[in-house]
Amino acid sequence: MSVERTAVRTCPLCEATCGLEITLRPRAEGAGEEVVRIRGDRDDVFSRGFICPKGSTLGQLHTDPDRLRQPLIRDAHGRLVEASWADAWVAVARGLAAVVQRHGRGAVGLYFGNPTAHNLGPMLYLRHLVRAMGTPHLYSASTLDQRPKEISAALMFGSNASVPVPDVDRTDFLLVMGADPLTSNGSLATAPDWPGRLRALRARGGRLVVVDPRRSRTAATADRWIPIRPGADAHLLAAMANVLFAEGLVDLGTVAGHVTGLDEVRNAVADFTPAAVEGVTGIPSATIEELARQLAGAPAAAVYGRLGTTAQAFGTLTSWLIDVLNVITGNLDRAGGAMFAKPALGSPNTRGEPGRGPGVVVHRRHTRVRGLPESLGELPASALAEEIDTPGDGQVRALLTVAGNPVVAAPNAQRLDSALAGLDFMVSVDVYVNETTRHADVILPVPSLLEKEHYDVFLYPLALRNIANWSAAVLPAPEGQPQEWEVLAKLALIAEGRGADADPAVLDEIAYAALARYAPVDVVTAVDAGGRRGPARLVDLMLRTGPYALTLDDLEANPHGIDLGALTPRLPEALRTPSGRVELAPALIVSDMQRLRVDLRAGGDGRRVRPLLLVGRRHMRSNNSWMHNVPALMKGRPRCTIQVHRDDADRHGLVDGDTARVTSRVGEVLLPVEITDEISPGVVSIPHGWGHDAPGVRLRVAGGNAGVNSNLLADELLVDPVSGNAVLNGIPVELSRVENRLPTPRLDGASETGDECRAAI
Ligand SMILES: Nc1nc2c(c(=O)[nH]1)N[C@H]1C(S)=C(S)[C@@H](COP(=O)(O)OP(=O)(O)OC[C@H]3O[C@@H](n4cnc5c(=O)[nH]c(N)nc54)[C@H](O)[C@@H]3O)O[C@H]1N2
Ligand SMILES: Nc1nc2c(c(=O)[nH]1)N[C@H]1C(S)=C(S)[C@@H](COP(=O)(O)OP(=O)(O)OC[C@H]3O[C@@H](n4cnc5c(=O)[nH]c(N)nc54)[C@H](O)[C@@H]3O)O[C@H]1N2
Ligand code: SF4
Ligand SMILES: [Mo]
Repeated sequence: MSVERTAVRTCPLCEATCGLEITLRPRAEGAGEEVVRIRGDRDDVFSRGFICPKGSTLGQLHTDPDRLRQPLIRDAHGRLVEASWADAWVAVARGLAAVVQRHGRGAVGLYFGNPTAHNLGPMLYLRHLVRAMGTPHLYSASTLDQRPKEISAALMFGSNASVPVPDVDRTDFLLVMGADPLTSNGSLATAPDWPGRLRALRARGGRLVVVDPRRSRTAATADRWIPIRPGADAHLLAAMANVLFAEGLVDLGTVAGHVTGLDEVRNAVADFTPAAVEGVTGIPSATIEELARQLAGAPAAAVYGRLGTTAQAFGTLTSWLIDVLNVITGNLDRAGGAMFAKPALGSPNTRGEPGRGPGVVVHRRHTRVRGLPESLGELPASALAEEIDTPGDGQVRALLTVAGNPVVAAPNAQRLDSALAGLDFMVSVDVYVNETTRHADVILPVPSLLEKEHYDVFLYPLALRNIANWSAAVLPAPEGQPQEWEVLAKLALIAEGRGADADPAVLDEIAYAALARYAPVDVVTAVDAGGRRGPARLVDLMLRTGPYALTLDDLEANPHGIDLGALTPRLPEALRTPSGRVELAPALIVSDMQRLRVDLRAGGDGRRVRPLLLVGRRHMRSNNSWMHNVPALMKGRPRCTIQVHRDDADRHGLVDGDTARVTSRVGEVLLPVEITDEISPGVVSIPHGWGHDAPGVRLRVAGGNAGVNSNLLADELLVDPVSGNAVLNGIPVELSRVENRLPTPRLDGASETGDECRAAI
């Protein structure tokens, strides 16, 4: 008789939400079970067995000896040593109280990283932690990523969750800008198996066009790759809109009666003729005209943009213009166009009065040092370092990071690293001692991914189909290890002054009561009868009050997920703008067109000497900064290279495999050169997420393949002014060949030689 069993779980590593089938067996020695294998769940209603190389490593993440299983506290000698949970909580309570007593709550900063959007505890309980901390200093990875798109969606459609997604499965023409879903598995457009979906698009006669300075994996499989000068997407899109107005091709289709601001858009793009933007985009005007006509002429088409269009100088304008084009070609809210998901829970656009709402106000306050704007309750992560290292009222003196590695993720890594070293107190909720958490005074670990329940509260509102899927924990958390939500709940209670002994259940009751207040009595009675606690109870309540009135029992009875169908038109019902219309020309965004005009004048005629522009790239076997400790993912050729076009390499006297010195306003790095025709001349690319050789980091596998931190080059002063989002693509850099074994600065100020750097990669 087989003692193996299988469990299913949604993969929480990226936005694709693949179903995993996990086979377990009892351990040969000791108690408990071990993972035998992980493969794609063929019965998953969304992923149908699709999986990428990362998905099968949940078992290795679980058994990684470097993964923290016990809190760490900094001892009298400055070392991070294992401690009991009780001692860790006391240390947190004391450390926070000391800072708050001396400097007030406003001296505490919070930084939340990407996995907070992929793990249920943070998704549901972080808001309570924020409230309890009562500090204006809230930062997250969102302002290193998608904030421009959230702002444009919020102002156009009334909620930051109302991001239209390309209906890839039914479209005839997909224009992908600054996204590489064949590598990233998709982002702000949740769907497993992008390779299969894009293959199907082309098999049914549809066309795929990719605009990207790099011939990315997605571009390589497309019908057409259109290289673009980094940061010039808004110019291109404005010119396409210009063509549509000029040629009488504007047709709003089914949403015509629900849109306001068309004239303002026409005026805004008037200067941006295809001929005018040729120089700045590097794209021939005939191509721009053709692209505009193809978009308007396709039976159904969608424009989709991702990181290359958000984490760049004109992020908000670009994000907005993408949806302007979707609207004026009649593709918003129609099958095969750009549509709104209708998730089973969690979206502001399924709550309250249908068709109108309070909308969203941004720029309600500004950062202390540089005056960068607030949005969605947060301040730009690019301002974090200066808010810590600039003395004065409101200076950040203590920091709490949750699932974040800002030293690797945020611009000017060197400055942020030094700033963290100077904090009075720092706590990290994390699973590793990495470049960021090495500065913490207390590190609070959370259970492994196999030990947590899961529901994609944040991703299903962005999904290409309406899906609901609940995952039970595959394994129990070890004795004494609190769940992630309990760690956050306890932190919230400590912040409220309830002390190190506070019971997380108290906060859970507060969280539940906050939701139950708005729910019908019979629903609350039914949820209460279930006897659940923690995230499961909150999810049950949210499901029951959601648009499909599902229950957690329903989902538990369907472990492979419930398919709620293809996306359906939702306008005007999905709108939450005060006007009850699609705001095609939000004043805040349109006013930024002046900056685009200035850029057009400066760059349109082709500046004589243009700097090389640095862009990023991703790799299938990386996940931002934190999966390089998984041996299976570290196989293959070195990945942390600088990609250089042959012409630029020749100009700089570089050959393949040389060490290049790359310098920007803020720093310099040395790394190996990879010469390739897959990148436009004038553009170089370095992946982010590397540089694992800082002292104190406890990542044995990653440390042996350290690479360099590309954000040593990213400039914290470069932001998209509307969103405050970091500019991580299109950074001016200089390139030179390293002749000698010259030292290069590292995070700690120690040095290493170029050759060693190469050897390490
Ligand atoms: N130059 C450049 N910089 C970039 C980007 C780029 O393209 N180029 N991309 C940007 C983008 S899109 C993003 S989203 C950010 C990411 O920015 P961050 O989120 O700050 O960085 P990550 O590398 O995702 O680090 C995640 C952290 O969470 C921890 N962790 C993993 N799982 C869990 C868990 O279940 N619970 C907890 N509590 N912790 C966990 C990891 O150990 C790690 O410390 O980086 C941005 N930075
Ligand atoms: N394997 C893997 N998957 C991931 C991640 C990962 O690290 N590894 N990270 C996850 C996260 S946090 C995110 S946010 C998503 C990101 O998902 P994507 O945005 O799909 O991922 P990227 O590979 O960063 O693609 C951005 C593309 O923009 C291009 N680009 C750079 N500058 C410009 C520009 O100015 N204009 C245009 N048009 N293009 C430009 C780059 O060359 C690159 O091909 O991926 C997620 N999935
Ligand atoms: S694409 Fe890979 S990492 Fe993303 S959800 Fe699927 S298996 Fe997980
Ligand atoms: Mo991201």
